[in-house]
Amino acid sequence: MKFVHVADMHLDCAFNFLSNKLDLGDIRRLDQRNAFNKMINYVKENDIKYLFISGDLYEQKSIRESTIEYINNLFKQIPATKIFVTPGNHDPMIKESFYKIYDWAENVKIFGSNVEKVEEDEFIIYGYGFDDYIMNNPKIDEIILDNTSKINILITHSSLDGNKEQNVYNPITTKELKQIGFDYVALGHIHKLNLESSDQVIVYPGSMCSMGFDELEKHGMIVGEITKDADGKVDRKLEFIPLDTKEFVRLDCSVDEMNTLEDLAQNINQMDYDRNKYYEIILVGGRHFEINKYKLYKLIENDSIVKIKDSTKIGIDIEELEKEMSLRGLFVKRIKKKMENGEIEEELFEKALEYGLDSLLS
Ligand SMILES: [Mn+2]
Repeated sequence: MKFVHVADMHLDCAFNFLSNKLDLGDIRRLDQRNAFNKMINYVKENDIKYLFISGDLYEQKSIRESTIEYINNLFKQIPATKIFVTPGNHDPMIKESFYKIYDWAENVKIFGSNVEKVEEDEFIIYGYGFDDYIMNNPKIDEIILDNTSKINILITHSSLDGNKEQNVYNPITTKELKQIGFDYVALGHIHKLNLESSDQVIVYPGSMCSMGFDELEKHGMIVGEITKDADGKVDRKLEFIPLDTKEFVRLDCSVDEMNTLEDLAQNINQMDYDRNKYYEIILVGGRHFEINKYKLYKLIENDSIVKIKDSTKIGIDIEELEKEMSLRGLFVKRIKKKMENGEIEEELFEKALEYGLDSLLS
């Protein structure tokens, strides 16, 4: 059987956190639609009969009905494909969910929070999803495979082998899944593709489109083909196909040798950029001037730079300065004392050093 496995599209995500630029959210929402459209076209052109959507298809909190309509119209374009959706923690099947109130295309099967089984000629699909923003007690221990001559598949949205913090997101373990004996587990929730590292049984396709600078590298879908012979031997061919045309990249920029904001802006503007990527510039090293990000953004000429993070430290050897018998030395000693007495906080101490030394130097 051939299938496409996707997860974590997060359609209509607000993207507030993405960038200091106001319009990037709109652009990314369009990118998400385009990626989704590409995936549907792939299914159509390659005559894929099964589509697994392992949760977080959209953002419950900001989804618009027009976007649901967009999704559903695309689903209607592939009537010969059976579509299986297991709601996740961002699109749970709560009372007012579109999963409940919308009239979805006939080829769409949306799973509730109880495990359901769908049997086809070659395989059996087990699926369940979120009916609230959290789900503590996964129901997979109820699953006993009753026909292992067929290919057994689980679709769900889950934090696999997660830490305590992740325990509220349908926590299941690799051990449990292996014990049950699934031939393929189509997961969603973790936004990073895990195809390379696994034995290709338990798979996260990653988010279809990157959600920002904590999701670097390529994003897309899994195209798979699984066969099982009469002896029960399983053969898996899984391929990752990128769908997101943009890539998020982080670049370090050292301010060690720079003395003014203009120096910094020039350096940033002269770096090499690829138009198909979004950049976060991380400022590192020791600074000798005040980095005012508001002013800096105004000096940046490149549209690909959408975020700047200041991770610099003050570029002054305070211990050396303290020893100096000069006005600067005295100044450093005084404000250092203020910090040690708790009169000023460390951040303010650094600012005071910057401004103070700056004015004493000029
Ligand atoms: Mn997600």
